[in-house]
Amino acid sequence: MSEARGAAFAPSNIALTKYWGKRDETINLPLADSISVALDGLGTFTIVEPHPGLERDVMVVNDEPLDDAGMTKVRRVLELVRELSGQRGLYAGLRAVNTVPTAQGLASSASAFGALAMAACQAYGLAADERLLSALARTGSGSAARSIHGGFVRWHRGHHADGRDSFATQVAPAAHWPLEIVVAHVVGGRKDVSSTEGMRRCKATSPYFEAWIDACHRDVEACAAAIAARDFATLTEVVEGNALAMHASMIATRPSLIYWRPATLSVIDRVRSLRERDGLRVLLTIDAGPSVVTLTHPDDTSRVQAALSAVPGVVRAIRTRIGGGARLVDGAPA
Ligand code: 2P0
Repeated sequence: MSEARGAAFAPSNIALTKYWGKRDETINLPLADSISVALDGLGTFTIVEPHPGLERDVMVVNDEPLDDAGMTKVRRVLELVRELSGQRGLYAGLRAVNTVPTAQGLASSASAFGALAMAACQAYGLAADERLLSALARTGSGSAARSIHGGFVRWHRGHHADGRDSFATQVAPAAHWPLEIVVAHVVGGRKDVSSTEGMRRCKATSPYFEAWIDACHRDVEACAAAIAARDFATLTEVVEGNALAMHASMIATRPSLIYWRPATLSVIDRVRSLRERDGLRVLLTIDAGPSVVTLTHPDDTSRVQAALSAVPGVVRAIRTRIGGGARLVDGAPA
């Protein structure tokens, strides 16, 4: 039968306005739109090889077998691709390599499911446009909807129950506003609560959750306008306000979700003084973890990187640019 094979790379993305709250947990439909940037060179390579001899899907990530929770999400995406391509029961062997180790303070699930969706469509011969690719990636992990595109990306929450209108589109290419990124990696102190579980608890118990979602609706529009106008001051206000409102809502969850470490606050303080005292163009955001991600003007990136590397508790500050979207690749993952 099929000797087909698919291989793709998808970038990690960092949200400028966040996805934190679902209207449907099974296919990851969000309560609000979100906007992100793609990270250049940081992401996941994935190969999908359907094989008639296999009795189930098997996957290796960074040379380790994928755990059951991960495999359940991978299967969800593969089952949809098989159904749409009329190849039910043709299982696959998969191999993925992350170019951004999770230990660097960046999540890898977005790039992983972006690459999986694209590689699987190629392997099963499914002609998928970017909307379908984005929706397929979303069913694995919500934020993966945004990892199909490069540059500045908006994930539309959609309104339909089946998720057909919940996919991401590009707002502007990277060249529109070539900002850079510095990730200040702070190590977590205790076992993390997963994003899926954290969102569930926050929605169920945080007294600020509704206000948080209302803020997202406003922030997404303001963020899109700031990107269109290349207005760094407004982008700073919106992006930092959005991330801190998400963390306020997380902290008010019962029991409390505190993802920060003391060094997280030290980095926030340092970014503020770099901006307000030294006049650097730098803004920050924080995901469901202790690391801090900054967006910088290219002329200021080196000084931001040096300053954040020196903050006690920061293990490493890595630098990249806003990059391109997911793409098919030849050959094996690096
Ligand atoms: C984001 N995060 O917009 C937000 C900010 C974390 C904080 O998207 O349950 O791993 O797989 O849909 O996509 C993390 O959420 O969660 C996330 P699931 P996902 O980037």
